Amino acid sequence: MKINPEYSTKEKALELYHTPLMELMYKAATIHREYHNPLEVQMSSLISIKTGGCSEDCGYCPQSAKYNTELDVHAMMPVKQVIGLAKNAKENGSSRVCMGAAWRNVRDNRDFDKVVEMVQEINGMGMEVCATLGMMNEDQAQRLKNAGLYAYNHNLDSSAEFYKDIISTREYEERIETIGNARKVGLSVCSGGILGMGEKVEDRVGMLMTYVHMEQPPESIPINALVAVEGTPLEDQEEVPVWDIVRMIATSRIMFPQSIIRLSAGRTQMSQEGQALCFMAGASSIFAGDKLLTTPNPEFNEDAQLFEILGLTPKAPFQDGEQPETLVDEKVEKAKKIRAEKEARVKAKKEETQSKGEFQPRKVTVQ
Ligand code: SAM
Ligand code: DTB
Ligand code: SF4
Repeated sequence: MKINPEYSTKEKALELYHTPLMELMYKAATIHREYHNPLEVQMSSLISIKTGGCSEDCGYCPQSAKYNTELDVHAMMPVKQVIGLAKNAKENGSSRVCMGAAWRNVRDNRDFDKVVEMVQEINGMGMEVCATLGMMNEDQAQRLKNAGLYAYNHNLDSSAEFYKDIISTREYEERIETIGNARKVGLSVCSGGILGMGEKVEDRVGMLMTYVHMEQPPESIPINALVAVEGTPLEDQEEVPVWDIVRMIATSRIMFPQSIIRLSAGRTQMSQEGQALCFMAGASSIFAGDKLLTTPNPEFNEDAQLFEILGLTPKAPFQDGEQPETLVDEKVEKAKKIRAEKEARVKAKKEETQSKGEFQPRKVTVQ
């Protein structure tokens, strides 16, 4: 059951959200056990492959070029560095990597070729690969799919009505379109929202209703608590109460029984007890590793300790779907060939200079 028919109207969904918390959690925990192993939690690690300087004005985001945040802006990371970070994530128990780029949309350029290569490499390591690169068309989605991408993340963030108060540089409809493009090529969809931006409960539930009305709801629904970053328009927002996070997780759990509900940004502000309530309410995925994209997150060893206390284990990759095949990508092959030729030239030159150096007679100065 992908969508729970009992809560397919906004009235019913709102009623569910307002159920007494203990009852709501019990309901959610019961459904969770029917569809998921409650002792397994997916660990997914984020890698910010291109950071900051984004042309969009998302009011929550430290990566928008429109705001003065103290951010280490960096251009596209080299493929090797990304592979190193993915390896480290795998060694620490993550079964999924999500690569994020501060882009409004994907462009068909060399940076995108690099992303395609990163996807190929990480899929080759036996990890689920997810990417969040902004808007994309169907051809771009297909290229990522062919590279071995497992999922695409594109958050709706809130309701269509509230969205306009937070972002002016793009339309809610455009986000829905990108999600559709990911779907068309057979990618798993990860899409969710942020709590604590000043939205009403109607907006939180309104976002869930958008997913109800999709042909297929997202396989993964991240619930983020706003990380209020200095310099962004939302810097002074009050921290969202943990009870709201638990409520939103439980409501999403019950409305979309088969989806993975992800306890996402905001865990550094939460106690272990608060997080335990979220797992009880049906969250079965977290972002793992000491950094989200640009802001802090609990360290691997803190989560290992939490898992130990709660009796949780990290979930293996591809439990909910098959590992995608990686197909040859002409542009990546061409780029690799050029890179190998360049490396060979540099090596030859170095050897030539070294050998010349060896046979050069040493100058002896006689005084
Ligand atoms: N640029 C791409 C996009 O917007 O789709 C991908 C990267 S963007 C940073 C990914 C998601 O991070 C956003 O959709 C938003 O939901 C989340 N996010 C960004 N800043 C956040 C913050 N300060 N607190 C919580 N979530 C945040
Ligand atoms: C999601 O829903 N949350 C993640 C991931 N998907 C891309 C991002 C959270 C970003 C928090 C702010 C930052 O670290 O820059
Ligand atoms: Fe850019 Fe994405 Fe941040 Fe919006 S959320 S400013 S699109 S990086």
